[in-house]
Amino acid sequence: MGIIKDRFKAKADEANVEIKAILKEHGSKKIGEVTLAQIYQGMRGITGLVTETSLLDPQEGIRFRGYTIPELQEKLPKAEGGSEPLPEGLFYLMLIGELPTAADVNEVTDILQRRSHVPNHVFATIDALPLSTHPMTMFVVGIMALQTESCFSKQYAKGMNKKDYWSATFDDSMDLIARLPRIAAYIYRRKYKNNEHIHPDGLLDWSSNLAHMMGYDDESFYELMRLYMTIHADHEGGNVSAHTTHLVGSALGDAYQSFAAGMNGLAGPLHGLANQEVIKWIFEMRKELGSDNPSKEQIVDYVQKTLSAGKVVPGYGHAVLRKTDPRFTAQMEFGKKHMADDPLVQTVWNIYEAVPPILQSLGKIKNPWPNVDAHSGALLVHYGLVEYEFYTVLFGVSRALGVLASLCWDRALGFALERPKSVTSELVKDWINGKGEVWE
Ligand code: HAX
Repeated sequence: MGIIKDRFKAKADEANVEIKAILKEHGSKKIGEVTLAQIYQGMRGITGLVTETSLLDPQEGIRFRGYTIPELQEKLPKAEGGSEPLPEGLFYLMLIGELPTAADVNEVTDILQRRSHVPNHVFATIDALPLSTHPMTMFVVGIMALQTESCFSKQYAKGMNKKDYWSATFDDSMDLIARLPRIAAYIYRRKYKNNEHIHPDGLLDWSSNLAHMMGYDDESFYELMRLYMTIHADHEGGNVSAHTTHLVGSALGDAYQSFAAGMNGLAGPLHGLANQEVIKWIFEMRKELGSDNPSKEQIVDYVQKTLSAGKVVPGYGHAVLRKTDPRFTAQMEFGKKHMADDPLVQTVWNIYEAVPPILQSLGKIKNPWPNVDAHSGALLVHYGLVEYEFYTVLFGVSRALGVLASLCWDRALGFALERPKSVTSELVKDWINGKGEVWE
């Protein structure tokens, strides 16, 4: 089956026994209460999912299988001469639950290299879209065109035993992760680089190969891509892209269908599209002020103007986090190391000083601090990647690592069709007026 698949199966078998025993003894224990406000306001704080790959602490930020981002930067294997973690190692960690050795990471890189062939009809399908199409739409269309390759769907049509769902999902997930860099780079070169494409380099790691195919062959850009692909990979299970992938997978949609659905979720401006919105907002500010290095006072005025126009300040706030996102901090550290004098990066840091007190003063925003998207674009612009509409595609390639590792776990643990109960406001009013229990 392959070493990594065998290890995954062994871990999943162990977990299945453990979870069955937990449910047998504690299955009827209550883990919380749901308020009326929660069901009307985005289900914040309702624990309703199990996602094994990562856990988000509102104060500390994300931990992947227990490890913080600085810990991953220290403990995960690196590329030769590099100091950022290889995201293949994070994928291994999320999938198997243990830190990988350098040999394990090489094995993942090799598997992804071997499986990276993208059939021609995928490119032809993308080519059928007008050049003006948003890159995220091209990305989702490309993923769906690739669905012709799904092992899960083919085997299900032949009457697959439910015990084998995990195996077909594992194969699809590996194939899809392997192929995404090619699709992403194809979209980038088609839309922005005169349709002139660059062949993959079979000797490069997963992230560097993506950078290479996009046309960015610079060792420090490779490092940025390794960091970027690591920190965007997962953010526990309730965020829109992870939850959507999980939800669609629960109906036994295959990895392609589930991930494409998740990517449509990532394309929303309150979620992953915020990374393009941040740079667009800064570029507009610079244009309006006629300055590449606006002062803090000018930034404060521009933020007030944005809020008065009924718009959000992109890159700030979070549904769960209540502190500066450690993914922001990791990128800030990268900026200090590689481009401390870059005026755009400095503007991002000035915005970091200016925005939180303003948002705090409004009194209604639960988290005035920056999230991951507040910083990422400025680092990309530094290397010449100025086409900000493409940024969410990069986020999407990374997010595949987390949500597809989770999808493998969903099928290995035999998770059920997801189907929460909804109610109407009529029913809510009846309940408030004492006309019986409405929640069953
Ligand atoms: N600018 C202006 N207003 C904001 C705000 C911001 N950055 N963040 C929150 N608010 C507003 C909300 O719109 C809401 O206003 P109303 O009561 O008038 O509707 C109020 O403050 C309370 O919101 P909240 O409870 O603090 O935040 P939510 O959990 O509802 O929303 C969001 C979380 C991330 C959607 C929100 O903070 C936001 O819109 N931020 C800007 C967009 C952004 O950066 N998104 C990326 C988030 C991270 C991510 O998923 N990356 O992929």
